[in-house]
Amino acid sequence: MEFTRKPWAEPYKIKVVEPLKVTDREYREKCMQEAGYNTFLLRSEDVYIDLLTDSGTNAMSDYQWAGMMLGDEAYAGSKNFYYLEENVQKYYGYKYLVPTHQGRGAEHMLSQALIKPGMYVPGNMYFTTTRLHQELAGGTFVDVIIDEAHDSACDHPFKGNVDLNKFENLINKVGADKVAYITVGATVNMAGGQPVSMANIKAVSELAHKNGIKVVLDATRAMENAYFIQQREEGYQNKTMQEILREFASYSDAATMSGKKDLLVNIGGFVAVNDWDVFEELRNMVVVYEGLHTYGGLAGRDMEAMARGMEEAIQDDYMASRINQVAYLGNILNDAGVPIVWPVGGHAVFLDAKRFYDHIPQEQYPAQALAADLYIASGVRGMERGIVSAGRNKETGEEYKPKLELVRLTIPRRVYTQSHLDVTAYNVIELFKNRHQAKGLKMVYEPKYLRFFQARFERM
Ligand code: PM9
Repeated sequence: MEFTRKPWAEPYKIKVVEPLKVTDREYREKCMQEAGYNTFLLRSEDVYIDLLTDSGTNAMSDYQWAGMMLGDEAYAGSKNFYYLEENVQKYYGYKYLVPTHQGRGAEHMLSQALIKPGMYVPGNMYFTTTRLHQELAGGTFVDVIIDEAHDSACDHPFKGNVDLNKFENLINKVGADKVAYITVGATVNMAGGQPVSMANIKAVSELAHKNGIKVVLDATRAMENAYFIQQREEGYQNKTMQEILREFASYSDAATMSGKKDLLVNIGGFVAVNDWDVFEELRNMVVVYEGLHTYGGLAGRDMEAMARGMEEAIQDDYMASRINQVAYLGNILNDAGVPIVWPVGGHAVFLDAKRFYDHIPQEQYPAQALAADLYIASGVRGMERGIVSAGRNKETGEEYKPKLELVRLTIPRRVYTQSHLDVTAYNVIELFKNRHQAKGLKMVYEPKYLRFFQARFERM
């Protein structure tokens, strides 16, 4: 056998396994119909390979599980909190920490603390929960990502970058005092897991700070972003992930974090800041919405697992295997001519439903249909990331029509083997061969907030 790419292997071995249920097509057809053609409404026991999300679906290590036994479940002053605080300071460099039950808890509080009604919040592409919390605080999100990010085929190494001209134009148009802060999301989720370069975040920071504007990092996948900088950016090849992450975060004033991704846990998050006044406000709010400031909605054991996950995720060999596993699936699909977002991102392979189902108009939800069809054909569960996820304009009520109409095949960390990815690739390729038979969907139930989670559909 000839290797076309240098092989890699996971720097760990399997100690505990969880059986998977294999079902037939007829059964899955019934499940999907009952779920209203929404993969979020399936029962997980009916899913064979679950690529819905990398959020909270990670496999913890023996070191993390051992840490769970050391949970200090005191109401106040848990020792696990202080350990987590120490690690956030060490790996990210922020001064103050407020734990939260997950990322949106952090987004909620930071948005309420920094946004006044009528303000604008620029960011490198929207994220569903982030934008909603900004809007609920009275703000308006403005997309300032580079144009290349909206083009699934454009081969740019840092498609997550902020377009400095777009950011500066917004400041000139509305005035710096109307800009609450700028959010820089690392390995931009909705763009296909695309990284931000060090040079870009540095330049964003300079422009923002010159105008008295704070920079908030969505650090949810910042470690994965650090790996791309190490691989792709001049001058970082010989730096460790730890060094790169510290420098990256140093260009921001605060961070919101969903620990359920990078940090290899099943639940947890935090908001971290450098500014004492903002910290004080967050510490006031956390006791109302999440819990005391030394647990923020988490058990002591969860904070311990997150602190330990941070130490494991920052290791270069772990991250190389993580990113290469995602690339493995992406490369097979790309080689077979399946349209995917290119380059392959950090946490998922994104199928381009506009090109995959080019006969289904966006109003008939091609990505939603593709995710449903993939499940019915194979038991593999992905997630729609297109017009359904984008929702409606809060002023006009009209549907946003994003350029990217995608199905995300998200790889949970340390969970699946290369064989699971081979099975996934095989089924996606088969579906692609039969793509012309596919039909669109119509929405028959639409919830008020974050509609993609609970919306229901019927076949056209
Ligand atoms: N991301 C994801 O599957 C989980 C729910 S949304 C479908 O990708 C970023 C960049 C995220 C994110 C969640 C959150 C919110 C903030 N920023 O889910 O509340 O990808 O912990 O984090 C999801 P929580």
